Amino acid sequence: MSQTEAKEDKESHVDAFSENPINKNLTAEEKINFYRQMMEVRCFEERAVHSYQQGKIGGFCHTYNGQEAVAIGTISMMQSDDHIITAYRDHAHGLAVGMNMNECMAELYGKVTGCSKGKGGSMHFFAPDKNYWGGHAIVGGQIPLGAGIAFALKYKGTKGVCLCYMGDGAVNQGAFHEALNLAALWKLPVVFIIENNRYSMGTSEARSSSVSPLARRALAYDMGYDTGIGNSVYEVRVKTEQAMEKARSKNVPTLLEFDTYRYRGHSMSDPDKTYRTKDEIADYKNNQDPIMLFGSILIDEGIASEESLIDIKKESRKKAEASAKFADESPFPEIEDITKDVYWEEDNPEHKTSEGTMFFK
Ligand SMILES: Cc1ncc(C[n+]2csc(CCOP(=O)(O)OP(=O)(O)O)c2C)c(N)n1
Ligand SMILES: [Mg+2]
Repeated sequence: MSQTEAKEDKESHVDAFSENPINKNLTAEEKINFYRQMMEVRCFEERAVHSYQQGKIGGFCHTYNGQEAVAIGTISMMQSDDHIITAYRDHAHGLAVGMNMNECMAELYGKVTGCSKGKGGSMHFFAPDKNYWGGHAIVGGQIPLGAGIAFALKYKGTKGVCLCYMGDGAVNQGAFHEALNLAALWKLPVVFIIENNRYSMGTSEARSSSVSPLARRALAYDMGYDTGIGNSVYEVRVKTEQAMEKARSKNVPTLLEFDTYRYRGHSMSDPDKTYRTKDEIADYKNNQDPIMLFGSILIDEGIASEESLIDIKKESRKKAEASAKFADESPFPEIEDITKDVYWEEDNPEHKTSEGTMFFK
């Protein structure tokens, strides 16, 4: 499908959202920047896959291809006091908050120049200076943490909101229900965002969840919810803004669900052959790809051309390639570093306030 055909396909619901002031007031530069960010995420992930296949990256590695509009759209609504936390499919969120590709790729390579000094890997990107609190491997583990961040924001009297992301599989974890209950009860400024890519590993949503849309589960906690199409940057931004505004002005939490899709297997070790068809993947890629659709909108709005978008792709690939070179040439951490940065109190004994047993002693 060409950019033009893709545009016609989406016109019906895109228009309402592009006319919303949240999007209408954007400058051409800002819009092009969303496109660039999505393309950079795509190219970063593709380079990571290549590096993995070369044996440069080990362990778990979950890519975000197909889901780009969710991270880029939601994070574009963040202000300086807002914070974010997510699960292990965390590369895009890191790049979207402004982490650079080098520190991200180096983290995948396990190098000391990585954002977590090479000791976190793919699932543990962190950037506290950008209010990005990871990167969590336990399914649903980040949801109570997100509620906790929101509690802290309210307690400290800031106007900040926490964006707390999860997959469609995470909504069946007990932690999800406990966190939503307290967020509603204590009126916490948090927006829970379900990135519904239809599968949790090899299990489809239909085989694992009793309620559809998943966001309706918010009703059990007297919490508001909304759903949106996750491959439309404009729609994602509008829905996110509405939820963040409620959190900011009234401390009202919301459960948001965006329909999206992942192109690659769950992780690098998923052969991706048994639980979905090639046609299903091809259909999404060819007809609903978020980058392709946004590109066609930019062309339609007269602020980009097919050629300028191709240039952005080339530049993004180059940047991803350079990050792989940087990661490759960076050193591994020293063996004695393994006990550092594990517990903050270990590295800062002068501030230690509690007595407990440290694993590495
Ligand atoms: C508590 C727990 N149970 C099981 C796993 C293994 N596991 C890792 S990812 C995953 C699927 C989660 O799917 P979803 O929440 O939809 O997120 P997605 O991978 O699609 O982004 C499972 C079962 C885990 N990491 N933690
Ligand atoms: Mg999923």
